[in-house]
Amino acid sequence: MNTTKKTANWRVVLATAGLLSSGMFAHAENGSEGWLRYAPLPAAAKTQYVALPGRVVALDNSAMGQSASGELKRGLSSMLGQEVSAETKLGSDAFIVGTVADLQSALPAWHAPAGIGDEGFAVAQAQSGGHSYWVIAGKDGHGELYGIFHVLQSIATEKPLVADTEAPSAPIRWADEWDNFDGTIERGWAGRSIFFEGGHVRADLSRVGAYGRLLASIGINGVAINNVNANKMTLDSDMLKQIARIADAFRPWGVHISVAVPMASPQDVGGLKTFDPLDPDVAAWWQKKTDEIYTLIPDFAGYLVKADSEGQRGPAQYGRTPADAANVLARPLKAHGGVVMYRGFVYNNHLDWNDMKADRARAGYDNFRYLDGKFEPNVVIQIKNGPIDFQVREPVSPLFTALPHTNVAIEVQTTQEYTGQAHHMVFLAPMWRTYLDTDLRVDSKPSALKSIVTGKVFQRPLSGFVSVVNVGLEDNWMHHPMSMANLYGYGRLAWNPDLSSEQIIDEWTRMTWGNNPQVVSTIDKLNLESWHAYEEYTGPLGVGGLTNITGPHYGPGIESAERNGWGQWIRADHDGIGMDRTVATGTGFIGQYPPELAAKYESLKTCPDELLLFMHHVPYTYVLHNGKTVVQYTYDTHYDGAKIAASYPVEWRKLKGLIDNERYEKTLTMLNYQAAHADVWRDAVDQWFAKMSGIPDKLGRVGHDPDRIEAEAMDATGYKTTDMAPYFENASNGKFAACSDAAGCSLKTKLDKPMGTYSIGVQYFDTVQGASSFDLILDGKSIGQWKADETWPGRRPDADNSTRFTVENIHLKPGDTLELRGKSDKTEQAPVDYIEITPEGSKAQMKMASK
Ligand code: GCV
Repeated sequence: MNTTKKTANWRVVLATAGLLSSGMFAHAENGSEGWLRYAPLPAAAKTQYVALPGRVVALDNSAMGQSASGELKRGLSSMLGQEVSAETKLGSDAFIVGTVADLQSALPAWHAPAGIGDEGFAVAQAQSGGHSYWVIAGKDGHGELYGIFHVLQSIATEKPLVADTEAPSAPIRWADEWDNFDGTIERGWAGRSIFFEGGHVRADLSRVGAYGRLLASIGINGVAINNVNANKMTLDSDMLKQIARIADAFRPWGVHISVAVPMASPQDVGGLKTFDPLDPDVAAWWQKKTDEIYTLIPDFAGYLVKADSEGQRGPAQYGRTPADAANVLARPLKAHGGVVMYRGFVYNNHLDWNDMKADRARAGYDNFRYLDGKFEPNVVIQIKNGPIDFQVREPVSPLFTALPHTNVAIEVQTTQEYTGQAHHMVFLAPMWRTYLDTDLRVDSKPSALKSIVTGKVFQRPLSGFVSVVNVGLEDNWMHHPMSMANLYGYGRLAWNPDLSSEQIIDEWTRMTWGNNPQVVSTIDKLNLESWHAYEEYTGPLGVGGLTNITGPHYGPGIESAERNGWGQWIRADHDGIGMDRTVATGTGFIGQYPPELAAKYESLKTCPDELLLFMHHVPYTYVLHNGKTVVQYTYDTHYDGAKIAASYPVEWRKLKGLIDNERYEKTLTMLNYQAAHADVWRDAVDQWFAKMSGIPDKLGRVGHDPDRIEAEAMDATGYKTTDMAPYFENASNGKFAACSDAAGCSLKTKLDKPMGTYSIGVQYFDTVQGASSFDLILDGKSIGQWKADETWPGRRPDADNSTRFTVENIHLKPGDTLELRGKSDKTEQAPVDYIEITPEGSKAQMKMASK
């Protein structure tokens, strides 16, 4: 019998299995080093580096220069397993780290390649006085850092070290953190803030420095440290003094801080009667406050603003425009070199659902287009990638095409608010690539989004990339070990938006998990298919994420999108589904795109299937370009996506012993949950479509699960059946069993399975609290015991904490008795949804769609 504990507590497993049992891993790994582990290379891999010098000469004494040379020394000695000395003078073979100017005076024989871009670097070999040098020359301190990280990345990924000259694609490459002063993080899943606690900046900011190091290694040069839903007192003088300590911690890594500011600060902090941006007293207040900030933080990056949106006060209160607001902040910043990042995320969240012309997607363009050219030169409009809000699939926001005389930056979301919240592995680089590669055809000329946000299409001097990241105090920063691939991917794309997803994940996997070919190919593959799989088992065809919009934005909440003012409508009824955004009959949103793209989206003949329901309202029987009806495609993709998710733990288990146990177990736990949760998603969405459309699944799967025994259909002792509404979303058949007897409860059933080998999965609920325990018993003999001691989201049983324990290779014969015993803990009542018994080897085939 082979037992697979689907939701094993990884800490317990470590203690019992023995962390170092394989003898391959020198120390426990908790993910805190991210991709900068500098794992010692195996002897064979080291041979290509034997000629590298064992000395590092640092020519630059600045904080960034010192970080760069220190990091190079640390990485080289750790990976190559040799002592590396730090020097200040040339004279024998060495790596030399400095600015281009430093290098040219210390090593006149070396000539820098022409035209190294801002913040760029050159890595090159040079000979002088009979010595061999590897030169790492930065255009400035940033470039030095990026140069040494480039060298270390080559070695960590076992690539040959070759001469190279690179520079980032755009000047703005920021991370936004939605941290609150009380220590919580809006839409953060990895514990408490690394910056704040209890209304203050943390005493210990060591994690800030460590985060700065990770960010510098992928070229990120700015961090907005607090929630855009900003605390009223953000600009209070005492708080600013504390915030200056955060800037100090980031500074050695070339990361400049910004703060999100409430537009009402002149009133709330300054005590003025107004915050009208055109009031001279208000302008004077911003001038004084800005000067105060620069005395504390001389390299302050600037302000981030969310205004007139989701309850944040803004210039609309005085009949003023976003340009009036942005400019009053920009003027005092200009002299100091600071910028204003003004968010284009301005919309009315009290839209009228009954108004068929109302459309949240229109808001960005409608609110900003008429202001093009009216912003100060140090204002950047920060625009979310899509016109709604980081859904699993959206078109590119048309606002990017409408501001040729204004600086713009793209805002993406590394924290996976609508894409699995660091409980599902969803590698987002392929999604971001889809946006960046979209050719928006401005003036009927090639104008890929990546060329707009790097300033090329409209010749803008300031432009770039922002991502909402939301790291937390948890050791591995982002909760799911795989979620760090998204941070890495974001930075790499901001550096070079032409990098392929394949290259990015391959770099990340090698640095994070090692260069073992099986490890690399498995982790690369799982990640590369994960966005598509997630889209398939949640919401394909551009329908929207179908997550719980009025709740946590996580598990299925299909109708939550409808009949409210948030405007994430899917406009479904018994005849059809989708938002009609056409110019001809709908909201007119499509008309916001340049003509070529508008024509493509407007016509059903040319609108791509993956955006169909974003752009059009169609009957469920509408036939897609791929030949399937909307409803059948929806059924099929949900089975396909869930099947891919089911393969994750299977593939992962093949890596046991090839990576450290600690991260292996943690990841396995998460992938097991994802596989189970993908089934919950599949069943919820497919049953909802079946109910709404009245059209059955051609393959007869939806609503028919012959392998499933519902908990409520078993003989119960102590267990009570409880209803869960709606019937299709949270529990199979809308019912589950909860144990109300402190002594423990039991569910029993007599099986009538033909003799054979089966896998038995128990679908149960593991809420954030309590650790109920379970014992699965076949003919009086225990075949699996486990505790529901994970902290999946939610305090009460529902779709979000539905997970599975599976035992495999169980021999069954007709007449066997299966019993599940459950024992409650605290308020968690050992809740059970169903037991699924599948012939070994047949499960995958049964769930296969008709591809
Ligand atoms: C910080 C979405 C999120 C909010 C977020 C907002 C924004 O609506 O759900 O949590 O607020 O976007 O980007 O400002």
